[in-house]
Amino acid sequence: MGFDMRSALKSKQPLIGTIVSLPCPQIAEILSCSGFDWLFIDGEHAPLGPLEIQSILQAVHERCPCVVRIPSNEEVYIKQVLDCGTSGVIAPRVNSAETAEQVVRFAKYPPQGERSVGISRAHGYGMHFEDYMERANDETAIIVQIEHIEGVDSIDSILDTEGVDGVFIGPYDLSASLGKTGNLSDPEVLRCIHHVRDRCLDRQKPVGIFTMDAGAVSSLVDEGYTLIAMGMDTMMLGASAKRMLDKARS
Ligand code: 3PY
Ligand code: MG
Repeated sequence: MGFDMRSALKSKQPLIGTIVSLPCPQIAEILSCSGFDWLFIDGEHAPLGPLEIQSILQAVHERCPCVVRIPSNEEVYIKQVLDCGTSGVIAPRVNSAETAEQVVRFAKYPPQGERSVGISRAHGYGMHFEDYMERANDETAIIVQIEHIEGVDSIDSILDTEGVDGVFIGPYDLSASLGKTGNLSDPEVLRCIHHVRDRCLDRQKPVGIFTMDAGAVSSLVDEGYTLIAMGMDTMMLGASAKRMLDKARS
């Protein structure tokens, strides 16, 4: 098992990452070589199943931790991505403490939870089984996404849930749940984002957020965010292709 993502989160050192959405291990490999602190592998919105996720983890290898966002908060997704060897899971749309508890239960081996035991890549296909079993509960990060007004309203009970290591705010879904899709500077959207951030900071819980804007990252870090996902692979590819073309044609 490569990375202790739980300790990395607890250290509160800013971790700047980006979203990997393309089912192409070389792209994740390139991003890891470029020096990101972590990679957010998107199994929720991107066409990444367990095989693609495993290939991405193999390509990134030990360059940086990869944390996988699961498609939904069901046992099967949680155990498959953990068994592939991810350093943590990001659970989308956690709107209640019950959902947070369920994610923790499926992600932790007994006695803390009910994670199923299988022979898998996470422990070298059995070759480091005992070592992994000893460390997995302590080192695997469980991050819940707050991205709906119901999650905002339940933030205190979600933060009370034993085993939740950090919160990641999804501003786009949150804005949609308020009827303001994509309007991230709307005062109500901002009020919800700031409320979640402040509750996390008050409770010493690591908090992260997604931004498309690299220029916003240093102020996000000043505000207390330590887990940043900045842009995504497709955007970087598109933007740099367009920049080169525009220059060539100017
Ligand atoms: C959102 O903005 O809804 C996200 O999930 C970003 O990762
Ligand atoms: Mg979202």
